[in-house]
Amino acid sequence: MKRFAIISTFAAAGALAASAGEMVAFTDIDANGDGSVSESEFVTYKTAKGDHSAQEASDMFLMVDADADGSVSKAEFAAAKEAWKNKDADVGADVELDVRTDTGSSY
Ligand SMILES: [Ca+2]
Ligand SMILES: [Ca+2]
Repeated sequence: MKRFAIISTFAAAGALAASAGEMVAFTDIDANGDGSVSESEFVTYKTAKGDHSAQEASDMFLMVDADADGSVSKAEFAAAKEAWKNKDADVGADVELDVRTDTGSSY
């Protein structure tokens, strides 16, 4: 119970900063501590806060798992984190642009 409370507190505090790519440590996601993040560990972590569906988390995992071996290494995680941090605004702009392009013809 004590552990759950600590995790909940962390999740609540982290939820605010999570979107900025901050405060997410590899060891937080690597639940069994074997040095790599499996898809189920990743999905569990991402869905625990309730701000991502399992499908979204799964899609994210595939993006983070750069060499597609089914697990995310520390290096892959670090690279993805950097990419997200740097591209955060760009990704949003791309999505917006796509939506406009897609719906543009129907207006
Ligand atoms: Ca693991
Ligand atoms: Ca990998």
